[in-house]
Amino acid sequence: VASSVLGFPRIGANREVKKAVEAYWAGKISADELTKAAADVKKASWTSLKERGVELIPSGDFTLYDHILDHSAAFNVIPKRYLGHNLSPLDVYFAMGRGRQADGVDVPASEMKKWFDSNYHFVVPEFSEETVFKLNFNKAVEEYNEAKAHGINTRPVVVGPITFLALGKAAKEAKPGFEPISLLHKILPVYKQLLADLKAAGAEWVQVDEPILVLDSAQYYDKQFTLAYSELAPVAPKIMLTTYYGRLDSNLSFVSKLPVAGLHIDLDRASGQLDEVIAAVKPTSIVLSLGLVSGRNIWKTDLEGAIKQGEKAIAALGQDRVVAASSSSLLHTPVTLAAEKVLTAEQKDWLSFALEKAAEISVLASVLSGSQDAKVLEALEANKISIAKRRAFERNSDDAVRKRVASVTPDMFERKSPFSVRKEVQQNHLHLPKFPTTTIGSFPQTKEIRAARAKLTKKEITEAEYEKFIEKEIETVVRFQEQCGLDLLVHGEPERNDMVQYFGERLNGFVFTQNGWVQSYGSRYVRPPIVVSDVSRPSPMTIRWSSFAQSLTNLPMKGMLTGPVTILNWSFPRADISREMQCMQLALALRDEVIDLEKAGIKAVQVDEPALREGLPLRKVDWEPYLNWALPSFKLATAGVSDALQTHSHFCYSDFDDIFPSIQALDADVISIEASKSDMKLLKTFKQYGYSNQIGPGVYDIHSPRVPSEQEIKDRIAAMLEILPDSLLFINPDCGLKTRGWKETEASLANLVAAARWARQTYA
Ligand code: THG
Ligand code: ZN
Repeated sequence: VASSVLGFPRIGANREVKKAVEAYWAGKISADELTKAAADVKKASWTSLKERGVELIPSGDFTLYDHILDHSAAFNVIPKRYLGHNLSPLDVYFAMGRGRQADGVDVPASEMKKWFDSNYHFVVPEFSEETVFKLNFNKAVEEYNEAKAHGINTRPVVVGPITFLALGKAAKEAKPGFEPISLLHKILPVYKQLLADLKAAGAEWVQVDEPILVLDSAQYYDKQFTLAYSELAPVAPKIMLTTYYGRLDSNLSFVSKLPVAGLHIDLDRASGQLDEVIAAVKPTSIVLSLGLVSGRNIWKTDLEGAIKQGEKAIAALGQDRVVAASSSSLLHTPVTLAAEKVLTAEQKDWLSFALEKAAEISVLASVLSGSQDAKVLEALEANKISIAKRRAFERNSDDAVRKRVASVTPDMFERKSPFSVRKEVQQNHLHLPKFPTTTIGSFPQTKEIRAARAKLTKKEITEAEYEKFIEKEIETVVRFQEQCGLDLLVHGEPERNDMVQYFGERLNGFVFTQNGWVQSYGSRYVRPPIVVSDVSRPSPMTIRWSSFAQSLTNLPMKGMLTGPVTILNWSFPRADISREMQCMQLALALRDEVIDLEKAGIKAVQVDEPALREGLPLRKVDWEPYLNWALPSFKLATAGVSDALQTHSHFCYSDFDDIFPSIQALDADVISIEASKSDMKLLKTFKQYGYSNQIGPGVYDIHSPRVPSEQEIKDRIAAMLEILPDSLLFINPDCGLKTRGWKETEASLANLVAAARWARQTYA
């Protein structure tokens, strides 16, 4: 039984890649120095996997920005707008990832999308009839050779052709109805070349990733899969076809007939598929790679349980046809626990990050191979003890929290009166003008704000000094909004680091790492909090700053919270109780906060759920059970207040078609959405479903420093009013302003207010 890791975090143990990439962008290091920094990180990853006894070590999974973007660049899938500017290939690559505005070049970034149901984003490839595939470089071969030069034999990783095409979109210039998958016959010769070169370089195996196989949509690609793999297999090294993040389901019927040497399945997300997969591959010679160690969570693997599954596969297929592996790439987990100083020894004993998982996989493979090695047996015994300790800890639940969840009654999910009644009450309470203007919550997170937070962490300033500083920042934001003429104000959130981390730090039941970074996109990383026990709110979390902000002004101040579903989705959840239970606990904690905000005199509270949609299960049949707890937990958090409190929510995406009824069911008084990019199509959806609560479709895109003109915003408002009733419209940007500078923020919001004033006169 061989051991295998499907992919490793690409960021470096101490965020070396972020630092090098950002230094390169700032002109502080050369391309050669960047390549050197990357080479050091790759070498460290390979070496540490080898040290831990992993046999099938991945290469070619490294990236400076995004692995799908690498694949696009390698296959010459480069939109025209990035070419002809006299940029080096490396700069074209970064321009595709993040846009480029310098020296007369002004190109926006390519679209990013969430990678399956994770918090990782990939850069969406753009295809058209004119796409000319060719190998600009062979990353798989290059990194295979790079590892070999360090004496490490690897299994190169390549994104599969069907997944690559299926995740892409039609470029603007493509004809209507064009589908990227129609290019399969054109891309296969390039794949053949890539794989043949890999074989010539000496690779015995190649890992070809086809995660698309866990989606419903893959059933339409059965013929394409068969065609592609029967063309590729004869020229390639042995193909390990990998699927992850979910189950194969009916796709198994064609997948098990593909001419591949190996198949990898995810037994972390979909342990239930083991029996049917074993049965399907048994008559073939396919090697089965078992994804037994989670690539998605950070909990120590229960090796005994994993061994049972491994033994089942061995009983049917024999040792030589079984591999012990991570369920997916480990890119969703931090690099190592080793450096964590704040987590207690007890807590660290519960957890495994990427390197600790690698060691687990190697022990698992040894045990399954029948090893009697003392070290292996010792590790197995130690694992048994750790798992037992965690189980014992889990049995100590917080009875008060459990009782409270159990005693939740149906009335707690509903506001006292329907929206039509609430709207009147709120109008008399808030006195907002027609077409009220507001913002999504955050204002620019300046260097000074980050520096003050860093100083507090290093204890270079006192808590009191920090609070004074934050008060000053809030005052600046409030005065600006008053002068600008906004109607519903926010405090600007200078006190917050990350919108999830901030709340996790103020709740019982979470622990934090110092260095547990996970890539979110490009050079942007997050440090997800870890839910370890029952969640409750020891004391108010935001009242101090919201009431301070309200005390500065007579205009209404909006309280700002992150919703329960988003806090859970962007944390590492517990594995011992359901996500539903954890979400209900979070909802009750937030419910208390919303009630306290109302008591403190706050008249509007926004509870953001940007992760509601990405949390949707990958298979449509699983949607309903998810929505059946996700939607109620939002309602539980927001329905504890009087009719007079105006609830808001914000969603950072525009793909509403498939989730629309759910958004409606939240019954928020006002929602704000990202509409500025997606024409007015979205609003038609709202009209079609008869959305009747208030809505603020973003009137400009905050993801770029560009200042929208007053006329542009007027035009957008006019277009919106052709579809939406004027009594329901709020006017706001399409997302928070924390990544923007003050200069463009001031100019943009001035234009926004002017346009709203124009609308009040025009549509009086
Ligand atoms: N928080 C969390 N997840 C998210 C977002 C978030 N996922 C989706 C989206 N927002 C991702 N966007 C970002 C934007 C900026 C950063 C990270 C994710 C970012 N990170 C800092 C960095 O890498 O330098 C580190 C932040 C910190 O110091 O804590 O800027 O908002 N959880
Ligand atoms: Zn947003």
